[in-house]
Amino acid sequence: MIVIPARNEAPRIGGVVRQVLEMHPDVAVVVVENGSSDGTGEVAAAAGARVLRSAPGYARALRTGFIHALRSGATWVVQMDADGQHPPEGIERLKHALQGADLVVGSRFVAEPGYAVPAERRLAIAVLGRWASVCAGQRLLDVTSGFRAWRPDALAMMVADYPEEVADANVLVRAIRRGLVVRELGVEMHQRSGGVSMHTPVSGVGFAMRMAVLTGWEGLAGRPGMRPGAGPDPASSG
Ligand SMILES: Nc1nc2c(ncn2[C@@H]2O[C@H](COP(=O)(O)OP(=O)(O)O)[C@@H](O)[C@H]2O)c(=O)[nH]1
Ligand SMILES: [Mg+2]
Repeated sequence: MIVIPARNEAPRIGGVVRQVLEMHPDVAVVVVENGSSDGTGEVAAAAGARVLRSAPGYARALRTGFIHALRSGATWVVQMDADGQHPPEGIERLKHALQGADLVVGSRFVAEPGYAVPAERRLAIAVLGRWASVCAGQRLLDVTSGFRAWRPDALAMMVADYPEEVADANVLVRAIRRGLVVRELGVEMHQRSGGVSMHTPVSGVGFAMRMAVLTGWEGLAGRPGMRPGAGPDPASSG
């Protein structure tokens, strides 16, 4: 199943959903929307997505989508942006990599990003990545990537207390601390195809500081050694 959080993405979401469905006609695409003023939900539904409404915020939207995926019995789950940043071609590769991992992160920095990541954002991700690597005890590069694939058993270990406010590097550290195998896979990404990011340069500073604290907390609070059992084969349809 593919889970796409979306807020005010009406000009972009239709194309993203259609592209994904063209490549994966048998896979359910779920768009989780809240608070849009531009008809994002209606556009997504017209393009063939199932639309869910969530409480405000990216992290809560993801959690709503994940709970739905687990209840529906999905055998794999990919989360991606609604803004055209994440190429649908990457879905198959992320899913395939789940055969050797519980959580696969599409990474801009394992391979070339495919677009010029703004300097301030690249710096923030690099610093946060270093810090998250220390907290997790594993080298992590693209800790804010929202293009991720999950095995359902791994998701089940995370979703009950999935963070409500922000969910990026902290989720990766928590997953590793819970004994999940987290891998990064180089994926060429794009700039968002229009609209505005939820992070402005100013709000981004506050976000990065908050994320650093939450990530450190996960490093301190984590309890290693909670491995999930073998789950369904991610090679089958989701
Ligand atoms: N449902 C929902 N989706 C959101 C919210 N904030 C951001 N999103 C979506 O989450 C995805 C990631 O946000 P984006 O602005 O692209 O973040 P960036 O990629 O880090 O710049 C996009 O598809 C957004 O439309 C929110 O409050 N609610
Ligand atoms: Mg984005």
